[in-house]
Amino acid sequence: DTEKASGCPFHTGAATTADPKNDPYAWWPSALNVEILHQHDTKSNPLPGFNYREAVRTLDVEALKADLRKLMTESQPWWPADYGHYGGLFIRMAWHAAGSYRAADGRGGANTGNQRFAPLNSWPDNANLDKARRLLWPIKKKYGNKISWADLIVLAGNVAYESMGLKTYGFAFGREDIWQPEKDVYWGSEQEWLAPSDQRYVDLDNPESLENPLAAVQMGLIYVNPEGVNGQPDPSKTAQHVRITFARMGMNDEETVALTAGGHTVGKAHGNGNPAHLGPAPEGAEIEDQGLGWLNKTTRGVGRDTVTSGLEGAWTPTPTQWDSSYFELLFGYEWELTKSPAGAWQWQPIGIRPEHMPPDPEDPSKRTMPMMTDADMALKVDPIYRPIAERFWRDPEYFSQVFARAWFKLLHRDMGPRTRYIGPEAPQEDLLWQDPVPPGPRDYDVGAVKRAIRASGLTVPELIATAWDSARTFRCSDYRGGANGARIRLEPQRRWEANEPERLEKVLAVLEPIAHHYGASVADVIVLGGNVAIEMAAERAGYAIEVPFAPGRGDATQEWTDVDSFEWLRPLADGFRNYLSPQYHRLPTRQRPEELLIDRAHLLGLTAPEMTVLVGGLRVLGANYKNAPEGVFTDRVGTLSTDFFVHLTDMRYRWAPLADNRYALIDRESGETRFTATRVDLVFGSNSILRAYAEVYAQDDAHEKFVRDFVRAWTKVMNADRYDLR
Ligand code: HEB
Repeated sequence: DTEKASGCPFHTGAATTADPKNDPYAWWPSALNVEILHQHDTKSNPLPGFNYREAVRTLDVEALKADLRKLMTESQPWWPADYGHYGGLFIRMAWHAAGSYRAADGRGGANTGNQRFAPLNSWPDNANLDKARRLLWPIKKKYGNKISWADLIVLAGNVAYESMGLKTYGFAFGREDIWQPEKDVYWGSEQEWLAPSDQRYVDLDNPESLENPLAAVQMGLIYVNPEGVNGQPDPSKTAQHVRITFARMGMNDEETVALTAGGHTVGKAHGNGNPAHLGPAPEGAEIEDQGLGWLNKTTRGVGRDTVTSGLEGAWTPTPTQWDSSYFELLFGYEWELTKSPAGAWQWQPIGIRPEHMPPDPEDPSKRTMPMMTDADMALKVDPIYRPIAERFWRDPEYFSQVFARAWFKLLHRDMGPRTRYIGPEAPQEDLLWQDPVPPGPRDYDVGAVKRAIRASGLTVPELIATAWDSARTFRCSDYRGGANGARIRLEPQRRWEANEPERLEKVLAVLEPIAHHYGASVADVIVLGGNVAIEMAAERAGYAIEVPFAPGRGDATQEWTDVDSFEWLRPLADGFRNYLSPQYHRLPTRQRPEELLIDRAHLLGLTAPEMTVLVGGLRVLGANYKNAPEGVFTDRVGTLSTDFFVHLTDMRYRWAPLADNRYALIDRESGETRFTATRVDLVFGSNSILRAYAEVYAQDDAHEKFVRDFVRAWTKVMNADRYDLR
């Protein structure tokens, strides 16, 4: 019986689907996700060695923009343009790409082209944006590697506004594409699309209690539910949620009103049909659907018969023009609740006059009913939003200006400082939210500064901790933070508990005069201090090394530091210094300290081996917060030795919990406690992946490799924000 012998059903033996059961960790879902440190690997990149930021400088921007303008009004039969203009669709695509950004951790946003991949490409709120990206394909094809998807997606929205009459504030290129889904972003814990909001709030009536870092009210939405909180219309309630979700993106009330009103000045909502006729989202669709989702194979389903959000209608009679008609309608009518043909709650005007009726999207001779979402009505009823909206209505020029700046901020918020902007339309003006840092001097005597630091009497732990704290705020998610600018000496950072304000003041009081004396920036001297400390510690271990250093950091000013927005960068934990804030213990739900270490390592752009060597090195250098003893598995603090790894892996000890996040390494023979540790220390022995790296550094052949690797990883962190070096 050969059929039985061959086995049935047929399986090759490879785990070839994304079924979670195929993940080795499916059996242990609370195991640490070290994987997030190894995303976007060279193996998944089809353009190894390619430098997009160089390539885009050679792009013919004018030609590309001309092609985009042409594309806007060339309606394609497979997805006809509403009113013969794709502008509304492209603007929504750009806004949804940028709008997934959260200020808390800088993740999300438009700077990676992540909308091409799961889960974002299949989020319910991103319905039919697959069509928008596909419409752009001929242009992407034509310009090839000179334009990334990430740049093209937002540029399309920007050009759309220009083609509708808005004078935009500018545009910068430079967003590099990823080639795989992002694995690091926590979008919420719900298992179901659009699950009710309740799970992500401590109290849904208190919008501020939305779980951090989330900035959307439901799984699969960019911001709020257009029909109201949990789908129940109530504009004043919705206003509270609009406010918190936009604040989580770093937008104030005026920017929020401008963006929402300006967004809905153009385009329309789609709900003229039965949503039950829509097929699955792209990731779940059939192979013959070729990456498109939400296809309607039952009825017509395109043009005026499209269903996207389920709401139906345009906001204004002129949906392809930048004008003030949104406010004219919002304030010019009383609005009553109704339902769209697809069954969604929306608002319709009472006593509409013919001149205020939007045209049919396919036949300009026909007229339709305008509509407002619950979130639009929020601008009219909220006591803070309303006067802002009224001012915009009275002063269209002011509205255009505020909108243009807010739109620019939305699209560029996660690109970091202005020095990273590329292209002829990049604005030259400094803006506070860009965290500007002036260039610093390069031609001072680095050797003399190092000698002065050595002679200053500052200790290795003091120098290391200050340099680390200055650099550790860096986030590769939105290019904020880092050692450049020396903002550690400004508010709010100089008072952050994690920075040990007293120790910091003492160290700065020594380093600042050295900087001034030798004509270096304080930012440079802080980093040099760390480098000098490492060189001293390596000497004690028997290695004469020079830590690489590139001068040129500048010193930011208090005036150009947005104190409120820097609060997002305040460390709740820093496993590299064994720091956990008291605030952590008050959180209702919380990640374990070792998870917070992985999160910070990811934002610093570190691999797991780099994270490992840094933690082991920082412990023996005595860099712990307030000199805490945990994890300092050495008797010679200040010597750059492999002692941390040697003792961690030594079977001479047994390990016992002492208290919350405190453990003992106990000599099996004498029963004496030799060292104490936190979870962040012990995870390098308990997690099988991290243990494999720890073993490399514990080996007898590791000493020199350890010193080299430590210096390389350290330098990577110190230079993480040196965009001028790349
Ligand atoms: Fe919007 C559309 C909602 C904001 C722009 N929006 C739309 C819709 C909805 C909504 C529902 C419809 C879709 C369809 O297709 O169906 N939004 C909303 C909300 C919010 C918003 C809830 C928050 C408040 N938007 C916004 C912003 C912007 C916008 C911010 C920009 C700026 N949207 C827009 C546009 C549109 C829309 C453009 C149209 C699209 C078309 O046309 O396709």
